[in-house]
Amino acid sequence: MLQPVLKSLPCVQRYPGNPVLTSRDVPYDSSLVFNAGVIRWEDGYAVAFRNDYGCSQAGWETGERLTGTNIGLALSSDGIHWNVEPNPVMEVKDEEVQRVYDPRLTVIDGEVYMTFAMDTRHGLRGGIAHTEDLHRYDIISLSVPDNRNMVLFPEKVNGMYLRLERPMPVYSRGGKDRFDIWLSESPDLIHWGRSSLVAGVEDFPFANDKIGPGAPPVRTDKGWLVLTHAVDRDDSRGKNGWEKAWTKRYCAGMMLLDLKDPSNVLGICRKPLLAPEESYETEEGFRTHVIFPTAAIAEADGTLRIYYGASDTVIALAEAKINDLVDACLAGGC
Ligand code: BMA
Repeated sequence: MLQPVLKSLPCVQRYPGNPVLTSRDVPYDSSLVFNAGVIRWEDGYAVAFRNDYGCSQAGWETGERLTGTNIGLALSSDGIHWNVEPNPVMEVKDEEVQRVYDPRLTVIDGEVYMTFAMDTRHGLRGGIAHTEDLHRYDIISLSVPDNRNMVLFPEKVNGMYLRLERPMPVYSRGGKDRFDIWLSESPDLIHWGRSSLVAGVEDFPFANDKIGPGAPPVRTDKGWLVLTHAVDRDDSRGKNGWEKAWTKRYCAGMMLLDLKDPSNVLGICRKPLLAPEESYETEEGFRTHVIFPTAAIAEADGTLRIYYGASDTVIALAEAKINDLVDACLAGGC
C-alpha cells in the first residue's frame, strides 16, 4: 500500500555538516560506517561504530556482497569531528558466529557496557559486553534467538538493571515482521527475566511493520525518553541493498516511560521525530530511507544530541531541546 510522505518534527535540527563519520574517515578496510553507540568519555566523546567492509562503492552499488563487519572506535572533543583509532576494537567470526554489529554504549555506575546484535548459524542473538577501556570487550550475556536492538538503562530502577529489547516473533505473528518493544530486568546484567511488553508496532501510527529500541533511555524530569526506530513498508518502493526490493522506510520515533515503572508508557509521539528527507538519507547510500537512531546524549544546556545511521552508509547527527521532545511525547507531536 502507498504510504504517505513523512516529515521530521520542526523541533529537531540536523547538523548542517552531516554526515559526521563515514568510511572515508577510517584508516582500515571500510565500506559502510553506521549504527553507533556514543558516550561522553574523558573530556569529550567516544563512538563505537559498525563498520561493514570488503567491497568498494562501485561494488555495493551493483549488488556485490560486503565480506565482513567489525566494530570501530573513534574519539572526539566536540562529538562532531572524530579521530578513528588505527584498528577495529571488536570482531567475532568463527564457525558459529558470522558477525557482531549495531553497538550501543551505556555507562552504568561508571562502568561502560556495549549491547550488540550477533548473527549466528543458529539465529540472531542480542549481547551485552563490558569494557574497561573501550578497546577490549568481555561478553557477559547473550540471549537466545531471535532478539536484537537491546539498549540498557543508564541506572538501576528499583534495584534492577533494565533493558529494552526487540524479539522477532515471526512464526506467531502471521509470518511477517510485526516486532514490538519489550522490557526485561536483571539483578546482575547476566540473568534476564520478568519481561513485559512496553509498546506494540500498532501503537506507532507511522509504522506498519516493526518498531525497536534505538538509543539507551535518557532520564528527564518527566520520564525516560526513549528514541526508537519505526518501520513502514510500501511495496512500490524500489530496489536497494541486497534485497530484490527494499520496501522499508526507517524513521526515528520516540516515547516517554514512567521513571519508577518504565513498563508504563506515559506518551508516544504520534509523528516521526526524524523521517528520511536529506539526500544522504533518501538516495545516496547502500540502502535508502533509513534513519536508525542508536545514541542520545543529554547536554548540560538541555539539548539532546541524536546520532543515527543514515541509509546504512554513514553516521549523522541531529539536535533538539529535551523539553520539546518530552512535550511532543506527551502531546503527540510538536
Ligand atoms: C535492521 C538492522 C540494522 C539496519 C536496519 C536498516 O534490521 O539490520 O542494522 O540499519 O535494519 O537496514
